[in-house]
Amino acid sequence: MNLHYIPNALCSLSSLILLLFISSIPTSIAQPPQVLVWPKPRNLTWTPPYSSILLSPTFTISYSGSNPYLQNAVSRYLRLILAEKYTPVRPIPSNLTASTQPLQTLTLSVNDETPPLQHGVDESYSLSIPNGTAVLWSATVWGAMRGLETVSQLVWGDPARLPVGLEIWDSPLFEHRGVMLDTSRNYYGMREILRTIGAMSENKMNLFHWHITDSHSFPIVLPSVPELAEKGSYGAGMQYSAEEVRGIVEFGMSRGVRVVPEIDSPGHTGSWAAAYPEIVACANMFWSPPGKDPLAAEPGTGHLNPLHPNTYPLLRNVLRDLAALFPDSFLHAGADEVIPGCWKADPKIQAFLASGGTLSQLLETHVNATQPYIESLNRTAIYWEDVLLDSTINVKPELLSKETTILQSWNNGPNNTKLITSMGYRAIVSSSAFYYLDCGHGDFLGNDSSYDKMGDEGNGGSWCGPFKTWQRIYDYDITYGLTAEEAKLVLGGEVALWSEQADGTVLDPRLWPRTAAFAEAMWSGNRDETGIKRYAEATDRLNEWRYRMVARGVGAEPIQPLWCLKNPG
Ligand code: CP6
Repeated sequence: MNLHYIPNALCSLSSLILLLFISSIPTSIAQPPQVLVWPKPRNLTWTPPYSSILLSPTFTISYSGSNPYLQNAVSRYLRLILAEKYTPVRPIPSNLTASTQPLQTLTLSVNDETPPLQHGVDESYSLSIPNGTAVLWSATVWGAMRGLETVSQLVWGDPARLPVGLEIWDSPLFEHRGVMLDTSRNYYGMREILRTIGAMSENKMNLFHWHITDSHSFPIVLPSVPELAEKGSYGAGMQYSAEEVRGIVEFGMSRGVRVVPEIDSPGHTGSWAAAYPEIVACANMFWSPPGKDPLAAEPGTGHLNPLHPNTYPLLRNVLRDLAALFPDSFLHAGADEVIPGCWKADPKIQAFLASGGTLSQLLETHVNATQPYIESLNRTAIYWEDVLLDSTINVKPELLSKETTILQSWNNGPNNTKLITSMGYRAIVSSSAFYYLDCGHGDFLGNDSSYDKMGDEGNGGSWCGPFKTWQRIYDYDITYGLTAEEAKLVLGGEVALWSEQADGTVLDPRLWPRTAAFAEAMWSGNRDETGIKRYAEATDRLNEWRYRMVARGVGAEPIQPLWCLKNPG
């Protein structure tokens, strides 16, 4: 046996199978070259002879409308297309220019300029590149942005060229395609956040869920309660000013990415105690040992005290400021991991429990004091699933209106997405067994003696393991086991980067290209036209996309040796 073939099979086992298949077809039937667009468009046809057209040095994108975000995107994509000159590692085996006339113009035709960027906005587009012309149609400016991204990925080489005879119709399978980033455990600078939003847009993702605060730090400066950041952040250089926040929101708009803020409460609020110790239960209580009840690696989790008179006036100020800074109609209100030991540490709460009150009643007090207020701010509240599904502390479903509440699943229990949707709530899926990206240092499962000795605050690790590969993320079907009716309530998903073990130094390789794998599963699924999982095809295309992302300044980690693309089959 020739050992040289073994590593080749390891690059992509199924490309070997593909090769055997292709070699059995008469050679007169030309195979279309792989079209290197990520995420894969829903519908793409490329008519033989699979040729290309050069872009004129004076190539332009013609957009006659007046939407400032699309104008911004058009000039950005024009610059990228003319400057990028990206050459795929595996050369595209197409003929040279079919036309002596280079392509002069890509014409945009946008049906409606007015729809705001919000949940469910039409992101579909069609692209047609017959010989000599190119037209991009879309219902909205946001669909046009998705189409421009596709065009930028279709262009390759130096001199730059486009495939000719191409027709694309494209539209996302799921409306909610997000990344959650935790900026409390470790701080991220503006450039890192903007780079992430830019890369999301290049993967046709549309929602940045910003988990801004937690027990470790409170990095956002809120105009009516600036003390929270003044005292609760990691320092003066580790705060997001109102101006910076508006900059992030605007950057998102110009990329078709909504920014949804989360200020987690009543749990995960230890950092609030630096400024307002009176409203935070157990802020200085370390969980191990004794009475170990650890969740993340925490300095004592801290829970807002529903029985203190100052709690809700302050929290409503926080929510009002948040709504003023973030225009999106979704607002994430947290409510994950409320734990008995924390509230029970407070004397007032002890008295309440002694007189027959329950911990779930305290959580209901919290929800009653905030959910209607969030509604009055014209916001749809998103909560972590715990608020309803936690086995010890939860609220009655009657308290959470199905119209104005969305639940985000993350535990993998007895199919929590099914529980949520069967009750009639809309769901966002971020199952930790598939979509938690924070695991960077091996498996850390927590409930062993070495963990007790280290203390959760000392180790700094969340229970991240095992590491989720891009294949595992790509493979996951978020509506698995749901009825058609339940599946309709699944808005989409989010991958999550909790930051106990991450900051700007590792941000890009933790997120990319695994988040790209997620993005394709959300946009066009993980199966080919015949319903078969498209691993082999996706592997090569993702590998190329990863190189292109790196060329665009995103430090996506490699998925294979470079050798694999250079030695196809
Ligand atoms: N912080 C907050 C966390 C986590 C959650 N909420 C978390 C829990 C389990 C794992 C990873 C992260 N660190 N606020 C859960 C939503 Cl494995």
